[in-house]
Amino acid sequence: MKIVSIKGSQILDSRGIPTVACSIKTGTGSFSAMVPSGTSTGQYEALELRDAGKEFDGKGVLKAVQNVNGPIAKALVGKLFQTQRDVDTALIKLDGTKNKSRLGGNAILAVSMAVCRAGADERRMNLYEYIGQLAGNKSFVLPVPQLNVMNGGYHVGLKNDIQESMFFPSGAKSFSEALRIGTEAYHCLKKILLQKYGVSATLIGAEGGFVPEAVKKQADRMTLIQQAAEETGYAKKIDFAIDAAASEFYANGSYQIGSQKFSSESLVEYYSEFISNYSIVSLEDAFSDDDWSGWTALTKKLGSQLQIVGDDLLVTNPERIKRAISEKACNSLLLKVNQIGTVSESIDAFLIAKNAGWTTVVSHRSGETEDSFIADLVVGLGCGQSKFGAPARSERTAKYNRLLQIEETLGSKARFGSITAR
Ligand code: 2PG
Ligand code: MG
Repeated sequence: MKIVSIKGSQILDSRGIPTVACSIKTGTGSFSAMVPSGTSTGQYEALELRDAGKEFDGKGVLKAVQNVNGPIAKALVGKLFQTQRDVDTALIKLDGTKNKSRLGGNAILAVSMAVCRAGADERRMNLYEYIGQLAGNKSFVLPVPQLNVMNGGYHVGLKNDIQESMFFPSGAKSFSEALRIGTEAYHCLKKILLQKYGVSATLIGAEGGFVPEAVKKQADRMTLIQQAAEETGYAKKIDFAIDAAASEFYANGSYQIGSQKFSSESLVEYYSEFISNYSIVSLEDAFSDDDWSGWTALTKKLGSQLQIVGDDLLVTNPERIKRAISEKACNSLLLKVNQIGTVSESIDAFLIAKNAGWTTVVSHRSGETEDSFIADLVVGLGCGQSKFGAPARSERTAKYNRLLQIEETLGSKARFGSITAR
């Protein structure tokens, strides 16, 4: 592939915060990408370069854009690259730091994703087929979606709170059925909240889930989402998932949820109670990203019953994933492309997790765009699970709608995911 031009731009994400977009031209056409951004970010993620200037409260990304238009364009334009890996390696070398802090993970990822689209086009492949080829996978699998229907924690500006309560429609037979079931239950939840607490309870947070002010306890959230699953008649088809995002309520060796304080040991008991009362099949970031012994104790106690997902713990970083495998700290990878910063390294992270017998959940960020790259990514990897937020708001539905389209394209060849590792 020969890149003829590269152009970076500053655009807005779904939170109204600047992010990086990139458009490249090759011999076959123009290809673009937009980069997502987190709110409850892990401390070990690739660095997101922000201007720290006056504009946008310091959150502008013009320096990152300048890095796309300057050093990155200079290094890539006019050169011949055979593979995605060649481009990504060139980007990593050009940056030269461990956490992509010179050029910015946001600058690098924008180019990496746009190049991936160009690579697919050059081979006349669908993006998911090409990603499958890059990952050595021929079996395209539509994911079981984790749908975040009640938002808490930093996603709504609350401290000491569990972040995400999700439907996991694993009893569906196809992706489109899972999405329909989850969406019907989402609307039912809205009705329940409206009746019980009034209009303000139906306002939504960063990922499209509801934020009823009166409902502060996680047990009450679980009861409500279970009620919605039951009232829609899908109690047998919908399980549940939680992302605690515990790094956000951890300080000085202890955890605080609401006014309750927990040690690592008593926090395991807190989670165990939910797991025995509700059909929770997946638990993400139950502990802080430095509490390795807490993670290992949790996985020892509950890892045979449910999926223990590492997000801030792993930050899609092959080194941290390897450590977690050797310490048996979890059994599932949350994969976010902007945590590591290139498509190739994201695929590496997935393959390490897969070879360890783990599951992988491909995930959005709380700050998203209309780019649907991760929908193709989850199908191409064939890992069978996604976490793309509520079935509402265009930055989330862009991904769901792309998945519906892929399901239609694959027709009878479309396989549907599950919670077991592939
Ligand atoms: C998470 C994500 C996405 P953020 O914690 O899993 O839901 O949130 O993008 O804010 O890190
Ligand atoms: Mg998380």
